[in-house]
Amino acid sequence: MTDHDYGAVAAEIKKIIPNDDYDDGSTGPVLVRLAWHASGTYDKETGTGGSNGATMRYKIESSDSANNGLEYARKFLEPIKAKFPWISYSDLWTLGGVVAIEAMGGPKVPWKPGRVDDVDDQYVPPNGRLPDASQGADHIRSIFYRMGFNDQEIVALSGAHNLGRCHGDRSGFEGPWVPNPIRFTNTYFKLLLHAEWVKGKNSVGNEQFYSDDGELMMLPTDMSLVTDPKFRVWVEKYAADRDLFFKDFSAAFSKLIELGVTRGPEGLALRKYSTVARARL
Ligand code: ZEM
Repeated sequence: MTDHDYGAVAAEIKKIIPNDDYDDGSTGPVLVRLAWHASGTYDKETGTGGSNGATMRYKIESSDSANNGLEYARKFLEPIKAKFPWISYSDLWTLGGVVAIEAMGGPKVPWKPGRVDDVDDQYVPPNGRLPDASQGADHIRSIFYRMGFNDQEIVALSGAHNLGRCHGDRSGFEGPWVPNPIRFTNTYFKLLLHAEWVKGKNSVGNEQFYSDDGELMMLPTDMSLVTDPKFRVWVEKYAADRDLFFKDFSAAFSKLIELGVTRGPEGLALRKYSTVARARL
């Protein structure tokens, strides 16, 4: 497997990112979200979930409402899978996120191949492991601590909301966080701290926060990063220091896409749930 040319796959992914026909050019952001949701199901207690296995190919996981809209990202990567059939979906989806981040001006994120796709749906993690945007700091902590992240990493990862937007028909929230959502910067943190945010109800009836011109938004979970004092310390650091944000984001995203991926001597990931873990699924 080490003979495979992953650089060639990355080059093909890079080509599909500028795409004026999709969502104001937001192919990159939805690819980043796919990599995150494929990985963010991880549970460190049982070792279940995570990117290895590409379990979102199965109905139980793809139909989790948190994953609404990610069918676009999976579809964008299909021609690349057809061109390089030797790459696993789990490697392709995580590589897609990493390539998109860099192509949109973000940091280089260390990525390793070797994930192996499951052949049936017996290891699909249960729905409900991804965060719920209508909640606050306690909820985010319980979700991300379950994956093994700390407060600093939670804030760094949340900086991905510099990218893309919310779609009412997918998540029940509406709008972009920043004026240029296809450029990876630390603007999200600056806006969180320095813009006026007013709570309102969106057209679907959910509460979110609006900038004074109504063009930009924050989710309730985003706002908890400034109201919670421990999170806020990191928001302030990342708003003031783009390079620190890039460095910490890169490390945290790289950790995210490695969750649950244990490679054997051949470099291939092992599928290895204990009986206890299996019983808990
Ligand atoms: Zn998001 N995210 N996210 N996120 N996310 C959305 C969109 C995007 C939360 C969340 O509920 C939502 C992380 C963390 C958290 C991206 C990346 C990452 C949307 C809008 C919601 C509701 C979906 C829609 O309507 O299409 C919550 C509660 C989070 C926890 C605190 C992390 C971590 C991410 C990556 C590292 C990205 C790139 C998008 C934009 C997707 C797009 O299609 O434009």
